[in-house]
Amino acid sequence: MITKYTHGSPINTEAVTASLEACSVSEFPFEHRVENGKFIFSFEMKKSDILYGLGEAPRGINKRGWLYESYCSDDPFHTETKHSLYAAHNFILLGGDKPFGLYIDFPARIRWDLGYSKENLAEITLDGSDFDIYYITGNTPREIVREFRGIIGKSYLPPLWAFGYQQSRWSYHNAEVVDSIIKGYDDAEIPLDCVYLDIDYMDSYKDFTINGEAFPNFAEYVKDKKAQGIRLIPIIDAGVKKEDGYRIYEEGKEKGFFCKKADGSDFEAGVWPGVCSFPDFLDPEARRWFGEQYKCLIDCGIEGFWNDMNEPALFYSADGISKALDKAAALKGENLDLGKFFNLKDTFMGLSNAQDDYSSIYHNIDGEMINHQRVHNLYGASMTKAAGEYFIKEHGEGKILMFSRASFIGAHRCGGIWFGDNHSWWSHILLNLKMLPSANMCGFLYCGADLGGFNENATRDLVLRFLALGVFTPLMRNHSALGTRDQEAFRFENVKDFRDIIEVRYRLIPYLYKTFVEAREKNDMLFRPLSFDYPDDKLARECETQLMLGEECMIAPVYEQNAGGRAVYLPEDMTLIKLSGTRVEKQELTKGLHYVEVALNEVPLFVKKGKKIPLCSPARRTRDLDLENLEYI
Ligand code: MIG
Repeated sequence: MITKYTHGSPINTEAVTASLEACSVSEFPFEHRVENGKFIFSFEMKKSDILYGLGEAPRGINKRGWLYESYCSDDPFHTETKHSLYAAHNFILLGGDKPFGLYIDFPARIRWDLGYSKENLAEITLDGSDFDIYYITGNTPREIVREFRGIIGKSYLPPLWAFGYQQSRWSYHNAEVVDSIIKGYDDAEIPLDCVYLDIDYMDSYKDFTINGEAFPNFAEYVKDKKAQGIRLIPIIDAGVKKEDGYRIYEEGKEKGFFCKKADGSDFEAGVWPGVCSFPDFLDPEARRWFGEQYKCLIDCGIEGFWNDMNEPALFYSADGISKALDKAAALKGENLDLGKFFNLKDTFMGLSNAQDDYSSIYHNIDGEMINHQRVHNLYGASMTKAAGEYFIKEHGEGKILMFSRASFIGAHRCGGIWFGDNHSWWSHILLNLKMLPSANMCGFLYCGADLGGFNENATRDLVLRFLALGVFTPLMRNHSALGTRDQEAFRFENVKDFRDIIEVRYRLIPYLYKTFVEAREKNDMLFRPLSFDYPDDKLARECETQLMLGEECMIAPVYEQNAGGRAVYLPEDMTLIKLSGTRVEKQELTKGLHYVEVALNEVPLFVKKGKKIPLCSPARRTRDLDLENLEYI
């Protein structure tokens, strides 16, 4: 059952599609108060209760014992001491004797003290008091998730080819480089479906332009790649370069489609292209206008995009720079003491994504100027909707690949997400795994992390183990940062191991796509914590390194360097299947703890009794998969 509580006059976030009769907050079942304009509420937890949720966020599947924040943040250091990542997914679920879910439909900052100050108390503080809260009860956590998903609308459906293996790197800056990547894969006989174009394909980082020297006859080129079975996926950034004669900028400015400052002038900040204006995706007309711009690339044959920098990321503002420079100038010639030195240093270090800058932005919502801080978490989501709504309207569902960095519930109807700038760290394999069920709860089914890690240098074994988890994530994309060690699968010694892993993905596509589509239809999760399925089993309840996938199986990736396998807990008897290329090895295992050996070229999968998994033959492109002739394991 779902009960909606409304307080004040909430901004319409469009997260919830169902319309429910609202109750007054005086009937809200939890202790609550408004203090300094902030709504604060709390509830007690039993020691044994598990608190799930928050989608893309740091730490574990069980979110207890830490402080989280809903505030979309451009932060490339995903350490466990962080409070937020790029998304704001305001759904939590308490699993225990009386399970319930809470969705806080509120687009400004929320602070979630989930047993940080007091072990058994959750205290949640909204940066405001105009909100809707949905209180959801049901018999099981899974049922509660389905109920919640039922009111937020169906998840985004990607095309089948988006389940193919995808290669990205911030540096594929011209056609020769892209060709060499495709050739690298083809020569190594490793399957591949997509190659990504990062910001360098554009002319001076201007959205919806192509650097004609780097990609002469772009449309021809895209067509040629498509004929080879490869799709190119360009990036689109939120900031629009301020430049006279640049059509998008001039049109946006003339129509008043950019975010404003308090004085009514356009808000400007520096990002990749230099000084930029920021489309006001929260204004329906501006949103529609921006969505239509994708057409120029679609007309070139492009069928997929990734939206970046939409928290929005701001490197600096003219105001910020000038204040910092004034401060530095005033200190010139002075003998700095430590306090002054660190203050100066912090001033410059704090130029990016500065709270002062966010506070100076205004949006046009129904003709009213609304300060950005009140709606911060909607910005990236609204960019996804700009694109996704246009694609669905023009091309129907399941045609165009779209995923975003920043997100809010509601955008799950228009696109997927990737988990942003992770590191080539072993611990990030697990962080990736833990975010999957949490993101699924919030409607984001098409998701994945940068496999192999984005920042820093990857090693061969890390990429293989990361890929072996990525075999199961709907978005299976290897992506890395400029300046890091090359980590495409064909770069390493003994490429056969990579082929073995990636071929397993292609063999599983019929199963994964069917499971995905079913989860979408039933408002269900693709990945579940073990505790959802085995609530009375202590080891399953505490398991944070394995996941249930669909109705049939369990996954348990290896996540430590130099490990020849791992300990796996089986909550019931299962068949261990080791997949490697076309090889399938089976072993019956009984309920309990096991040490399972997993070679670097193997993908372990645990299948429940009485269940079967279809496999097709591997192919080098998804279009070449024979989806009719399946073998079952
Ligand atoms: O400031 O476009 O998360 O995937 O490669 C960095 C360059 C901007 C951040 C994205 C990353 C992408 C990178 N971008």
